[in-house]
Amino acid sequence: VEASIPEPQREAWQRNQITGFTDKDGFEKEVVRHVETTLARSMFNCDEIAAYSATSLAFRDRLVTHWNKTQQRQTYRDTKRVYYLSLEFLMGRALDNAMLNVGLKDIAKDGLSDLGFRIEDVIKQEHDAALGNGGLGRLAACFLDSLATLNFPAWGYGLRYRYGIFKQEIIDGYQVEVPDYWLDFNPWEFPRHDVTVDIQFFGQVNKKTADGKTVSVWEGGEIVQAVAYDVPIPGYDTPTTNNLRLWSSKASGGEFDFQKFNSGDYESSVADQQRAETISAVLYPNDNLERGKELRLKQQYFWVAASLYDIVRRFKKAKRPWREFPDQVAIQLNDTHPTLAIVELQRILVDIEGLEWDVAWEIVTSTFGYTNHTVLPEALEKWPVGLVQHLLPRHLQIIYDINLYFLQTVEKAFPNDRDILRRVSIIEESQPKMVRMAFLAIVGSHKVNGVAELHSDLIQTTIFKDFVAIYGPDKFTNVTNGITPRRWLHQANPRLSELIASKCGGYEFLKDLTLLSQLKQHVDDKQFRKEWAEIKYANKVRLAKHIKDTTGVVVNPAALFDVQVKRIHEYKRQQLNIFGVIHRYLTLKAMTPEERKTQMPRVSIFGGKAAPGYWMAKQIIHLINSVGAVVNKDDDVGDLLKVIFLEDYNVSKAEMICPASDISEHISTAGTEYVYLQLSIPFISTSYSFVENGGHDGEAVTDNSQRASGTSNMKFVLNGGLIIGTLDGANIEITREIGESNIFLFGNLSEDVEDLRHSHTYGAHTIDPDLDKVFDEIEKGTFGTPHDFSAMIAAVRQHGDYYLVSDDFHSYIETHHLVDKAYRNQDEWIAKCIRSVACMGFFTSDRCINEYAEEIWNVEPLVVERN
Ligand code: Z16
Repeated sequence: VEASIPEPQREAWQRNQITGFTDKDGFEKEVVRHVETTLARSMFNCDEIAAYSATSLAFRDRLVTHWNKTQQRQTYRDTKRVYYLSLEFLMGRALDNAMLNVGLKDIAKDGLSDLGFRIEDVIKQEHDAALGNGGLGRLAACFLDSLATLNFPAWGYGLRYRYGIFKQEIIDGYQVEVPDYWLDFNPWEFPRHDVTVDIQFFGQVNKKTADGKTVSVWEGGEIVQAVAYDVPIPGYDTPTTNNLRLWSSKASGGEFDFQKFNSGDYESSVADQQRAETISAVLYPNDNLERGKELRLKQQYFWVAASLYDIVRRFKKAKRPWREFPDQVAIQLNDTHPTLAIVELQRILVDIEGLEWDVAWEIVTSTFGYTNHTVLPEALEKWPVGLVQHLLPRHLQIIYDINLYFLQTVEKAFPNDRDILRRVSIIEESQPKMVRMAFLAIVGSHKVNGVAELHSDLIQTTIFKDFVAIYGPDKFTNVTNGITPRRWLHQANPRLSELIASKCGGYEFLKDLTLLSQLKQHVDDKQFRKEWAEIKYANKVRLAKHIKDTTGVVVNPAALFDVQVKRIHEYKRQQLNIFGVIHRYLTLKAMTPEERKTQMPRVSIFGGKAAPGYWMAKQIIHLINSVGAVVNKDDDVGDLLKVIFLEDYNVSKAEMICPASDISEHISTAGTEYVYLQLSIPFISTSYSFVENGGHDGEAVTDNSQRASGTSNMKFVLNGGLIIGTLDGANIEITREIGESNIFLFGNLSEDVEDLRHSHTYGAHTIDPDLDKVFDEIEKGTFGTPHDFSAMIAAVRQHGDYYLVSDDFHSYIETHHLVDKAYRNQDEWIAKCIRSVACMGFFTSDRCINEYAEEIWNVEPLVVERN
């Protein structure tokens, strides 16, 4: 059915075009209209939630007009689009971001004030959209912001989980998980009940012959319906408003159900309904861990199949020949989670569109790019062959065919190497056999990238080494992660953003972050430093208030704020931090009151969620809280030490915490190879002694720790905080950019990691004497029942100290002394902060997106005339 309005009637539409408010009066009118009509309330019962809702709806209306135009423009120009497939989008709040990106926050502030509200209070009413675990999900969100800001025609595709990451409550010092009912009221999503895709599961494959051609037909099984929900993604200072499409599952409502219903089997048809809705019900709460659950695989296929159907439908509208598909479509796979998209596209092209295998495969591989985010073995996805066969029988056949053709080419290139076939096979010959998703992703993509220089070097020389030999080095590349300065500076730290703007020729730096380098000229400006310090102090006062309100503990904003916020993981070593805090406490207790007066006051702030099934991570949370309970009420130490665990760390809390830190901790066990350190960062060797030839090329990787990038380090430095860290992930590139004198590096280097672990297992394992004292104190019961923490201690004393807590302890404590000392010289400290911020231009996600666009996607921005 043609839904387009005929020419003669279009004039009426144009005459009535919606323009949206541009000034305070217009804004107020819209808010009042939404309160009174959309919400059916009035000035007599308009609370902050109603004010939030109406304000959001007013901004949403504005976004929608730009959004529609952007989509029309992209359709009309029909240029190549980017599709970013991610199982996680950790968006946080949308209203503040919309106001700033549209450039009307000041108007909204004044308007809300006229109507009786403070804008900060209104913004705070919004529930975070928390459809992600940590770094990977937040990276996807930053990328969407950059794609829109840079005017790229791009769509995000994800799942509309009914429950995002759980809400964390701390009860008696323990983490308790509470479901996240985030969809109660969400003005930012548009249900598209007309955009649906039927997704098939189970069934069997039959061969059919028609016109002398044999095709595979996937039949039977069950159908679940995918319904699209669209979220507008506004760019900063541009009319471009892209689309994030999230799929929700529901029962297909086809004849099958209807029959059941008619035959009186009402209960079972309701049960079918519920089973279908389960697919998009909940985000798996694991960061850097894959547990191989069937429902997870169902989620992956459901989302991937719906997205591809949508992409293919859009391509087919223009009636181009299939070979032009890769000129119109670039699909980026965020980790291996969407790898089935490769198989699904091959299935569509061969089984449904009737293309020859080789022609189809050429199209497929030219379309996809794959980003690897970890080499952690427990995070690398593998699915049992039997499970894939049961759920997706045709896909398993295609996977086997892909593998066969791939191995044939390998055999040709390496005729005398039988072992390589076993090593690179997409099917692992284990019991049970497994599909190695990372290998499938590599074989089905034209580019593979890592997320930090070191990480990309590492994957090419270790886990994917054979593939570099097979395809050559050009297939592999690096795109170091970045963050959006709009949210992580301008929105989170408006005063600092304003001060920077006053020295960098206005707010252009938000679109070209390298302009921050102009700050260097002002480092010696006394007044500038003073204002900088005042802003940091104000941000700390704001955090101190939050701490008081949520924990009851009063902290001194003049103390050194030391922050570690991220998912709780043994490899991220929150245990090293809390043991260090206990050491500090014991040291303070042993001092005379006179000696104590010379000490630098500290507030140790922790935050982060543990995966519900990660017992050790939960123990770490418990120890932090138990230490806080003792230390915070000890008058001997008073302001000199406070230990805080902030409940329910999330994106909106990060926006408050990052601007308030003096030092933050990025202290994962160094997980790098000596060889690469030497090659790519020679400057480090001036301050670190290397053991000659200590690396075991190609072996150490499965034992490494952080290994990827880390992105919160960038957020803290961009907000004028210094960092303490190991030579791991993006810390290395941050060091290169800001200089060794502006970062506190400590700990063993990775070339020693293997040997150290070996010595723990086979030699006499002596524990650092200071750490031993910390353990003794815990075992004395100072922080509650010692038994609660015995596993954490045993991990170091008895079980080989896999994360090298003892090996790095001394260096860690010493480095914290250097931090204390440096902080005493406030003037020099502030100078270090300013110098660091001036060098952070590289870490904008705009740079990432431009690199992806150029090196992987081959797409161009669609520049728009403003109106
Ligand atoms: C995740 O958050 C990351 C990797 C991964 O395989 C799975 C999840 Cl859920 C993180 C990395 O740990 C981190 O280093 C990196 O900065 C981030 O992904 C974004 O690339």
